[in-house]
Amino acid sequence: MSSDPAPHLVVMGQGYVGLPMALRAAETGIRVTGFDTNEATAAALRAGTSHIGDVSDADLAAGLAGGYTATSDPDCIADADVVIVCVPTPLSPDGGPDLAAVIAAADLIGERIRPGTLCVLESTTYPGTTEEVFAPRVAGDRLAVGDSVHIAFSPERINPGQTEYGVQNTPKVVGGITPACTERAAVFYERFVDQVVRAKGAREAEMAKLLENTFRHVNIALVNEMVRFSRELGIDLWDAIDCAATKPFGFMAFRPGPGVGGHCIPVDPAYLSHRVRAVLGYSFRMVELAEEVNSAAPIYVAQRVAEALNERALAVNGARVLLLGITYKPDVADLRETPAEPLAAKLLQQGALVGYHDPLVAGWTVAGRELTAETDPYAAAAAADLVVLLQAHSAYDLARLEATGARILDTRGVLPARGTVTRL
Ligand code: SAJ
Repeated sequence: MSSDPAPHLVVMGQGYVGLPMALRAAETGIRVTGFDTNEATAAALRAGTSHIGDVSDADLAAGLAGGYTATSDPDCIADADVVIVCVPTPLSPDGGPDLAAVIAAADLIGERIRPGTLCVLESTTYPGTTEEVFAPRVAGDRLAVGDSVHIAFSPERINPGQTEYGVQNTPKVVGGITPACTERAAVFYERFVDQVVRAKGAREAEMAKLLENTFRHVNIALVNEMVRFSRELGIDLWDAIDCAATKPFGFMAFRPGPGVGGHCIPVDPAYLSHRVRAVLGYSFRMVELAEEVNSAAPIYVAQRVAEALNERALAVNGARVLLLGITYKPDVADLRETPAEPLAAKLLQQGALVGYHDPLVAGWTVAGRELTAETDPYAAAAAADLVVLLQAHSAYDLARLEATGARILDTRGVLPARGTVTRL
């Protein structure tokens, strides 16, 4: 742990990554300024109102009492000893990372940074970004990287909606442009993170993050493809996965679903495949195939809906189809890349009367149409021609749902496959 006097930390971007990071650092006595380009966000934070589900107003109040503040004035950077950048890197239309926010942050830093500052990029991006895009803008021609400025990459590992792992107890990978950059960044994080892992360099740290999420993406695609032919072969893949999961080593269970949502898993691997193709001119086939399989999953669900209705001589056209749980994962109020959207769009296109229930989503528009938000999922299930369970929010009483006697297509394998319930 460092014995230096507490530095002034500026965290750029006060979203689901930056805000928890800022508050954790403030807990250890570091003076922290949360910078956000959105003044309304900064003002709300100063007033003690959190816009992040995993951060309570009480957490924020403790931070405000302990040396945290928020601002939209970038001049706070001029007084910073350390700057951590946690801004979004969505996909651009060409499938590569949209680095506009990273570049904007780097430029704000470059215009204000003092010699001797440490700058760390945490936004997920392709290997090479820190060295080729971020560092030149931060250091300019005034500062020498590894000497008058230290620059590193450290992947964010925030997992929305789960409380077991937070900033303090999730191991932190750090890789610098130079060894001195790595060491300085590692020593800094050791002030408020229990375990810091020194990577060989920034590129290895960038790659570690993409490996973590590409691993998930590919393995989810594996079971999403297997579940289709297993059913045609008369094999219960759900049971086979449960059996395989008993292996105490060398296996990690992934389960089929309606598709892969969120801002990490379907997005991060695309950075890598885009970079390989852009620089090397060939494709990263595993990722492109996984993307193909996972993006087709919602359409496969639509096919299964048609089959289930057809078994009762019902057409999709005019059928009352209820979607249960439309966020991208259980108990997380986030619709980004949710597979529920392409599924609903397909069913609407086929003339289905699509309704939904989700305890976390009050209103939902798909293909320009405001869908009916049911208030009682059990009554709505009983009245539907078919229910599609997409996300098993903990608010759902699954036994009660089964007891409605509704015809249910369970895409998560959480209901017993019996009676009126069939699994993907
Ligand atoms: N999914 C499946 N089958 C699975 C697992 C997930 O269909 O077996 C689907 C989910 O329904 C969801 C999507 O994939 O739509 C992504 O699920 P996720 O569990 O990976 O959740 P995320 O997107 O919140 O991923 C985050 C990631 N955290 C960071 O990037 C910092 C990921 O690295 C974590 O491993 C993951 O949380 C986690 O462990 O929950």
